[in-house]
Amino acid sequence: RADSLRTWLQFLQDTNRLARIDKSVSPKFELVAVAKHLDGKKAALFTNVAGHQVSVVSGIASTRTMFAEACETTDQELIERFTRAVAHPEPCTLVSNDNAPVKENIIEQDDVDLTTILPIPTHHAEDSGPYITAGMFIVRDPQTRKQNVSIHRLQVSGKNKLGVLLLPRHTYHLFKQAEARQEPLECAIVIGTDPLTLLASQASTPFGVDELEIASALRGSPLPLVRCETVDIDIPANAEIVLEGRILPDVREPEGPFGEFPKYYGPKSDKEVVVIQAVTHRDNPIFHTIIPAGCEHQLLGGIPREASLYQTIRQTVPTVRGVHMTPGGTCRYHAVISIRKQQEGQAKNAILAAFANSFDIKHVVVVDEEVNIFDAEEVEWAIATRFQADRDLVVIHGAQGSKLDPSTADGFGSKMGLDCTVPLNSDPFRYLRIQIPGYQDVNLSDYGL
Ligand code: FMN
Repeated sequence: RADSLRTWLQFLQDTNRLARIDKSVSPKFELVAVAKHLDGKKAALFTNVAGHQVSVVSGIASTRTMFAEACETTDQELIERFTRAVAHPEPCTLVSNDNAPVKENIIEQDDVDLTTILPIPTHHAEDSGPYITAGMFIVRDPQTRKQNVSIHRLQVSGKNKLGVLLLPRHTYHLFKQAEARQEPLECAIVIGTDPLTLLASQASTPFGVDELEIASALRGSPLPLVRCETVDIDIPANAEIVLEGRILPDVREPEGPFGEFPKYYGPKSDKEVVVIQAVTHRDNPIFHTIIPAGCEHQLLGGIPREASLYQTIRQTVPTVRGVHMTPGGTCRYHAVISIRKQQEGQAKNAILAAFANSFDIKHVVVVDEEVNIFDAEEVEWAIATRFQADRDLVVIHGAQGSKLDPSTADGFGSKMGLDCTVPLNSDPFRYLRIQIPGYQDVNLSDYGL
C-alpha cells in the first residue's frame, strides 16, 4: 500500500480519496488554492499544469487516519507504532540502477533547468517565488557514513540553484563541519515518496540515526535504495524525482519571505545555497508539493512530536494515557495530555516534562483520561469546568520558544500550563458527568426520523 507514491495514490483512488484535476491550472497560486480546498479530505492530482508536462500531487496524507493506514495500523496505535520504529531502525537494501525506477531518466549538467523540468508551485501571496516544499533532503556524515534525512524548504533561485533554510539541527551540523573544511556538502533532494518515508524523515532522533532505516522499520521490510549518479548518497529507488547537488561553503544569498507553518511569513534573509548538477526521474514523474501550514505539513511534524512527547512524559508520569499536538496550535505549539492521576501534582509534572521535551511547546493542557484529547470541544469543556487559574495555572517567564511565533521576541517568550484534572480528594458526585440512560441505543429511524 505504501511501497511508493504510486502504490499509495492507487490506494487513495481505490478508497475514493484521490481527486484528479484535468483542467489546466497555473502553478502560481491557482494549483495550491484548489488543493487547499481539498486539504484534510482528498489528495489532489493535477494532470495539466500550465506550461509543464509533469503532474503535481498535494495532500497525499492529510489526515491522521491516512498516516495510520499507511502504517497498516489504527489511529490509536499510530504513536506506539512510530515510537517502536524510531527505537528499532531496520537496514535498507541497495538495488542496481536497473531495478530503480527513479533512474528511468537522467539529466546532467547544462541540461539541468529546474524552472522548465519541474512544475514548482508558488504557494502564498508574499512568497519570494516558487518553492519545493516536499523535498526530502539527504546528506551523509563522511566520518560514520550514516545518512541524515530531513525536509527543508527550497527556494528556486536560478535554473540550477536553490536557497535552503537549515535550522540548527543535524543537516546544518554536517554542513558546518564541511564548511569548516572549506568543502561543499553533497546532498540529494528526493521528491515524491510514500507517506511512511516522509513521516520517518521527521523523527526526532539522536545525531547519527538514519531516518531511512526508520522508514524500513515502519514498512516492516527493507526500503530499496539506489546510489546517486554524481554524489555519494543513496536514495529511495522508487522515488519520483531526485535532485543531486551540493551546499556551497561560504556562500549565503537572499531567501524568503515564505509562508510558514504558523500561518505567518518567515522573513527574507541570507541563507545557504544548493547547486544542482543532476536530476533523475521516473517516466511521467509526479511532483509532490506540501501546502505550508496545511494538514499534511502539520501532521508530518505533529505525529513524530507526539511520539517523542509521550516518551518524555512517561518517564515522569508513567500513567500518561495520550498526547495530542493540536492543529489549532499548528501541531507544534499546543500539547494536550491525558493522564490517570494517582498522586496530586502529577499534572504539573506532566506540564514541566512537556516544556522540557521541546522548546516549541508553548501551552500545555493536562486532562483526566476520560476526556477525549482529540475533541477540541471536550478539552475546552475541561478547561471551563475543572480549572481554577489561582490553583491550576503554571506560568514560566522568559523561556526560549519558536522563533516563527510572531508574539515572541525572536523566540524569547512565556510558557503556560493548565492543570485541568479533577482534584483527587473531591466529592465524586461534584464531577459526575451528566448522562442520559439509553442514549447510545437510540436508533432515530425507530421514531420515524
Ligand atoms: N526544517 C528546517 O530546518 N528548515 C525547513 O525549511 C523545514 N521545512 C520543513 C517543511 C516541512 C513540510 C516539514 C514537514 C518539516 C520541515 N522542517 C524544516 C523540519 C525538519 O525537516 C525536521 O525538524 C527534521 O526532523 C530535522 O531533521 P534533522 O534533525 O535530522 O536535521
